[in-house]
Amino acid sequence: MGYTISQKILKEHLLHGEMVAGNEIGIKIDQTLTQDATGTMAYLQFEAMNIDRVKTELSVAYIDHNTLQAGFENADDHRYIQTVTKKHGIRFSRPGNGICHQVHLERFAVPGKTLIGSDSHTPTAGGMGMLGFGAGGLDVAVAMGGGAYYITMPKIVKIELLGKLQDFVSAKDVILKVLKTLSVKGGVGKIIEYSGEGVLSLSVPQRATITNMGAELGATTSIFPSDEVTKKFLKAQGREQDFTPIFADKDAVYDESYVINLSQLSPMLACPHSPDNVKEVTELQGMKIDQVCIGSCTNSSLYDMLVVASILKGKKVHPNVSLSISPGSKQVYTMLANCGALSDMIDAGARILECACGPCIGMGFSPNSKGVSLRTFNRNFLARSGTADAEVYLVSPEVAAASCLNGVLTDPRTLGDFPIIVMPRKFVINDNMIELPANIEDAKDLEVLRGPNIKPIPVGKEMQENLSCKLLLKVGDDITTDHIMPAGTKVLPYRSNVPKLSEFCFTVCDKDFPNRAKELGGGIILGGLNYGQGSSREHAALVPLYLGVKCVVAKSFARIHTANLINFGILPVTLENPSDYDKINQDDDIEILGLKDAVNSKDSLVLHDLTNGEKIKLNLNLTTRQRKILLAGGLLNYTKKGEN
Ligand code: MIC
Ligand code: SF4
Repeated sequence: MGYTISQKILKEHLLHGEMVAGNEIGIKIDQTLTQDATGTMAYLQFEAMNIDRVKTELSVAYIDHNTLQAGFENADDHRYIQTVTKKHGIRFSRPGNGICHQVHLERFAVPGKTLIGSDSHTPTAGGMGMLGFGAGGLDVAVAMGGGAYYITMPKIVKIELLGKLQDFVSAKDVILKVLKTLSVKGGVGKIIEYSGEGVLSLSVPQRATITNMGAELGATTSIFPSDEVTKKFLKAQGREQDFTPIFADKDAVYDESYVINLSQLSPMLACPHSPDNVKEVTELQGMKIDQVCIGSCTNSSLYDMLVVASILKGKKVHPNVSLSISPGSKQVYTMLANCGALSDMIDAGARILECACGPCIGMGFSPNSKGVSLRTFNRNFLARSGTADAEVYLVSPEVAAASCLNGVLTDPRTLGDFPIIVMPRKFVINDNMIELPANIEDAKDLEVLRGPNIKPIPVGKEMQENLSCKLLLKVGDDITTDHIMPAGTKVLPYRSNVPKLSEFCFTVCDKDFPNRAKELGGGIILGGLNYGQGSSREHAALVPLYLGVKCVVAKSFARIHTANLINFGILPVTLENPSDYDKINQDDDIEILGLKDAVNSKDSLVLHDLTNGEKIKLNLNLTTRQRKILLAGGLLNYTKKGEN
């Protein structure tokens, strides 16, 4: 039996376990990346491990999220990351160099290698035939120290692409079509592999748009083959030596397969407040809009920007619309400036932002009250834009550009001929914003600079025998990490200050949650399906830990968040019977006896609701390693015991 692309890469990197779907496997990690909003924690945790030098082939720290410096906090964190990385052998991509996934794709991603990043969109590198996983900062710290990265061996899904995209239909529409078909839960426990003749017509950045938003499917990762198109891209980046071809074997076996005919796709959009709430643009055409934002790690490549510039050239942004453009990297920015496309954008009235995440993570550019915002981003979760009652729609760069000219949602196919975009044979290569680490000798004397905003990380305690507490909060299906631990300008500066961050925990759902949790000294949370989808931010586990949350009961969990809960010693358990969800209410008194015993060796537990007398069966779906981590009170304690 042949292998799929990801099975081939996993096989080469396998350190522990058997590659059978559902089994836990540990793999060797070749490269890591961090961004600043999760990076401070990752490096604090790396320091706590007392390892002098990273053991990976390449580790890069990017500054791209917290770039709005409205106080000392973000600048201090940047300085901390810059000095700690210099000391420990990690490259530092300075603020202004671009969004981690875009820069990594351009300068570092290598087909056939493994990458983990403290950001859920790390699978962007799958556009290059690299196996990239989003992970919590602590998992990244462990990988930097040479430890294995553990995942549940996923099922493999094949999506065969036929035909070729029509003019004004783009890679974004492909992934929106996949989201419409599979939903935000459809990729959980799966790797999505793309194949078929249609793949050849997609460039590496277009493929990366598709693998990037595999995160929105909940997929473990997504990947394309590494072929002639990959080789051409690497050559244009002056990195031809990094090329290796990788294809699935002809007799590879997949757990599921789908076919998408690219020629039959039309422009689409994801409606509020979920990336899988997908409709055709024609269905909502004419909807009045207030804002358009172009950029993010999904759609900020040179090609995307050139398409936008050509559509805007010689025109004016509608007076009722505010347009922001954030190119993905310094390379993209420079090339737009060199070829004159940047002046076409400025001339049309675009507000050009720095190359960073910006509005995507609510770092400025929040829409007006009840504002309708079209964004080329990957997430439209409630309140993520910074305006609680805004309506955010996810669209392609083509739809965004056409609509900002008309002031209403516009099908770009009505614009006439598709602009002719000539891609350069060589990109402008200048890595002067990537600082190299100090050599081993010099590193010893380097001082790591820490600002007053860096506060100690809460560490979990050993698992308790029994639990007697309140149900602190009951929430519904598809709760995102943006609900649990919101981002945005007011909150993000405190990513290295958990006590301060705790004041914002779950406030999107319930303003009183932080106070209630503190007053009651903690408790448990009840969630619905796909609890914790979205970001890799471990703060969505760390902060509840700080507030005393011991256990989360849900109908089902998202992958990265489950790993983060376990890493910080919070027990994730599922309801054996999902309809029992209705039997437990917020504020009920809860008792769970034999907690430690169950984590040690059992697969189920009973939750006793003392308020109404209900006894509810809970399942523990844990590997032996995860049980040991939970018993130790989290991965840091477990690793300190010398285990991995
Ligand atoms: C996001 O898009 O939500 C983020 C911000 O990039 C996060 C990471 C974070 O919360 O810092 C992610 O996707 O992992
Ligand atoms: Fe940055 Fe947005 Fe991409 Fe997250 S999704 S890495 S915030 S651009």
